Amino acid sequence: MSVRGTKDLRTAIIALALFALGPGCSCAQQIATRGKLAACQRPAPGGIVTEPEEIRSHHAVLKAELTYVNFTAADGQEQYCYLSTSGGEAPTLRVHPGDLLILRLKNELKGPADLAANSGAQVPASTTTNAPTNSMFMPVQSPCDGVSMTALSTNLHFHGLTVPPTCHEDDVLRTMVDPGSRAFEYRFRIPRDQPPGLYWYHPHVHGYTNVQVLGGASGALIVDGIARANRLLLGLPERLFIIRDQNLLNPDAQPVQSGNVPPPIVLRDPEGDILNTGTGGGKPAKDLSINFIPVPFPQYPPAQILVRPSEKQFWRVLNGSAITYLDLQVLADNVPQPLGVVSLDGIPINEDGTAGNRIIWQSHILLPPAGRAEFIFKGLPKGVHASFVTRTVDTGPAGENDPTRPLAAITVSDVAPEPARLPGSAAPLPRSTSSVWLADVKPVRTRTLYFSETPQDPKNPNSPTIFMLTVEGQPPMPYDPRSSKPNIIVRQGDVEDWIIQNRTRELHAFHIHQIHFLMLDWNGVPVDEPFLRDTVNVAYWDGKSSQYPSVKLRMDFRDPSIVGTFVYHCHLLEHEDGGMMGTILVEPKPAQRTASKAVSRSAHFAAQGSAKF
Ligand SMILES: [Cu+2]
Repeated sequence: MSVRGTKDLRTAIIALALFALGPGCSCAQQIATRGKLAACQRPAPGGIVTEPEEIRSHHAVLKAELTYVNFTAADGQEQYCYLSTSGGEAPTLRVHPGDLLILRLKNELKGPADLAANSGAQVPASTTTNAPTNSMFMPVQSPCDGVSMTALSTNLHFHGLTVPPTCHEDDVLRTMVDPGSRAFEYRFRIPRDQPPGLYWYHPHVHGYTNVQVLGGASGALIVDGIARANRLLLGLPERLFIIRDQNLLNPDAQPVQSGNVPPPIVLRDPEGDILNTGTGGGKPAKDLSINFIPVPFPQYPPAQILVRPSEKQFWRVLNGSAITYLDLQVLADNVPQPLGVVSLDGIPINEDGTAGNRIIWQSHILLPPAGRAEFIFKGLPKGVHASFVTRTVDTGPAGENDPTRPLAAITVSDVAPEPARLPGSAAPLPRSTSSVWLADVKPVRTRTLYFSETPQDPKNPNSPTIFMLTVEGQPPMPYDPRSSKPNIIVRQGDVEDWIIQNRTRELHAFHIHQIHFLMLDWNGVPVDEPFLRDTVNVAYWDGKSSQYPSVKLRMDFRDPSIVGTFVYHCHLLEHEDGGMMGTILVEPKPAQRTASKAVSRSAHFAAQGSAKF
């Protein structure tokens, strides 16, 4: 076709588009908006799982621009979308330790009225109660002192990165990016000693995190170099799977009946979520998706993972769910396959430096919301019927129903696309010799914190739940964003032990920003974990035992860059939004002591000239 012909065709397409938009539109703006929404459309069930677009660093700098939009999809779901400049949704950010990350975030969220005008979709009445609205007060303020947050505010948390809790880095308490403002720039350096592995980004505006993450607002951040920590991974093909939850696509459907067993009765908690049946079946509280391909209740048509025959792969899996627990398993002809775990929460499991190339073989992997697991998939022969599933998780009598269900069928084929591979050779990560492994540090004090819940109206158990995470000795109350008084104050350089109790009848997942921790005890039983976590599940209370279920965690405040105020909370986001959060202030060391402080891991790596990874 001639250049002229191409131009004519383009003119005709634009004319058609204008015609379709109807009269009286702000046409250029609507075309732009619709282009973004088209790019954000989610795939249909049953599709082939592909990896998200990647944005990689060049010359030690990663530059990314994300436009953040929302819309009501044709199926009525409220969706939130991070869009890259090349049109990819929720791109994976790939960095090396020591890289500079420059991320510009443009907030183009719209309230229900604007959504209806732009998308042509019907906005359900329910969205006026639990989704953004333009009618709320939109403050004119600096994004760095955004103390008043609205449903259209957003920000980013870089989950698991050891980055300072300051504006333009990893602060969620004061950083509020509002629509209409200029693109907000995040700019920070990935720590040189950040363990290589899977991290992620998501919004963290108190009160509105759940609706945004449930709508799909999350993406992966990979710190490259994991084969340097575990040489058994050198050269393996790598896959990334992000499991997200979303509201049910078929909320009125009944569970598929097996045999003569009647489906469990659907009961709901005061928040309207479907309660755990304890049977492993029944209607789930949420649907799941894998790399945005939905696997909807009740038929659960699986997505398709294509693999080559007997090809060993390295799988990275993020539970990006707002509230759903996963218990991952690979079945081949109904037999669970061993999964070789090499990393949890972005931290290689040989982080203590004593057991190189360590692998823990498991037949299933429990992942609370926000948890990550990176593991070796051993490969499967042709002709096998295989699937990637989540087993049911007993979330407690007050928890949501997370039944057993498939995520994807694994199809073994000679013509499966070849995934990108980890480097075939790389220098091993240097071992730290001067920083003391956290298990060997004497804590300066022990604190107890506890999850608790109470109905808003003490006389009405069905009234909405108040969610709390309280430091023992302080009055229990939900997180108050207006309070500037931290719940906990520690000194940089300290190491503390925290006992986290669960005094409720459902599971909670404890998470703290900025640092990782070492789990010492599980329900009073010592565990010996050679790695750190940033999110940990806490078992539910049976309602009668005199001892509450608990975990004991060693909290590491030694990193000299982590000074300031940040949060710890339950990572079931409905709970967090409902108040299950607290703040901690890490005070700097007095100046005279700073010079003689123990050498941090970062300082150690820099000192031995290994900083350039
Ligand atoms: Cu919780």
